[in-house]
Amino acid sequence: MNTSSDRKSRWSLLALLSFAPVLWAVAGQTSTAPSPSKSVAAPQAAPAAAAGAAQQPQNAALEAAKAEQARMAGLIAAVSGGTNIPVNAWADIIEADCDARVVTDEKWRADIKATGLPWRVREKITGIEMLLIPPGRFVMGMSVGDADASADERPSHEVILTKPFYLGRTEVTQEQWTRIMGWNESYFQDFNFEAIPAEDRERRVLELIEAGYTRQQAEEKLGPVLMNKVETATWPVETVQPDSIELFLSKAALRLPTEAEWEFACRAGTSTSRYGELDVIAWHSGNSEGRTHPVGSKLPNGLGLYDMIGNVWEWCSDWYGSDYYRNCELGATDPKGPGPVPFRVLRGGSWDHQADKCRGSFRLNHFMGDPRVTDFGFRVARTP
Ligand SMILES: [Ca+2]
Repeated sequence: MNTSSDRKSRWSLLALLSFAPVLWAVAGQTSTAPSPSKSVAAPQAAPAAAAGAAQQPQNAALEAAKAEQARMAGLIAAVSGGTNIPVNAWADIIEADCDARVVTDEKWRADIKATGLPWRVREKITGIEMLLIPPGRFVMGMSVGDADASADERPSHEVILTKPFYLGRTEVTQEQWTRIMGWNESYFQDFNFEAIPAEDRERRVLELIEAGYTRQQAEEKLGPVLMNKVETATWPVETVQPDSIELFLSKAALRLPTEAEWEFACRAGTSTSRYGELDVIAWHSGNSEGRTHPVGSKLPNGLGLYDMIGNVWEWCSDWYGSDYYRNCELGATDPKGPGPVPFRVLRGGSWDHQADKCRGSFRLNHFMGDPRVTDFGFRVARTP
């Protein structure tokens, strides 16, 4: 039974686990990215006889621990409120200025430049590439004339986002997930879904018949063997639970985007239901062949973000409120959704859905007790 006290206990454990790399770091190791495949060892106590000699190193370790705790507190504060931690403390800067071939709109480039923050960075711990999204205002919810819009996408209303934020350029990949977590339970991994060409199969059947098998025996023998393995490191991680996602995010002081941030970034200035023609921007049920695809293999939007529509659904930080937009009718500033309910929001549609769900304003709500779904993934955000 998934009670709230169970969840609280689990959160306590997750919080402890998220600090484990810090404890490990101050025990005399370096403070570089945690190695998820290794278990975290407890610090060794110094023998009593050597206490005097060990005093100085212990003091140094204590000071290092305090400094690391302060650094982590700053990083975690940055998740919710923003701090003045320089971007280069947590990310490598790939391009300080916007590439005009990617962000083609002059006003977007000016807004990004006005933040004074680097445009394109790579988060140091996860290796995730992130792009700066500037503050701005937009109309959130049902697009004008969108016949597919549901009641919970109405009324459309003005939203103001007052702070810039960084957003993953793609969905989180299986490689990025595995590097941090040490495991990967994605459904579509090393997936044996492509049969070998028919002529190769027939050649193998004939070889077996020549070796004394009947055709039926040969077919049966070859059945499950003749499938190719496919490398899926660059495919989106999916079938991940929100608890696990929170643990992943805590390793690098990242967070999920709010619904408003997600839709603002997805629209990238457009007011239509999608930022481009569906087939060229998205993997959806009409072109996905029943599976996910490598991230970034369709055209990006006007801010340079890939797969905002399609491939996998993306968890947002908001709880779901079917009537939440009615409370925002007169406009909202930095909305974060309603209070806790058992449902969370996902956005963008997936490989398993048709055009009516693959829209920038569509809101999928999902019961928290049943979160393991093969088209649920996520994208990271961070407040600079
Ligand atoms: Ca997506």
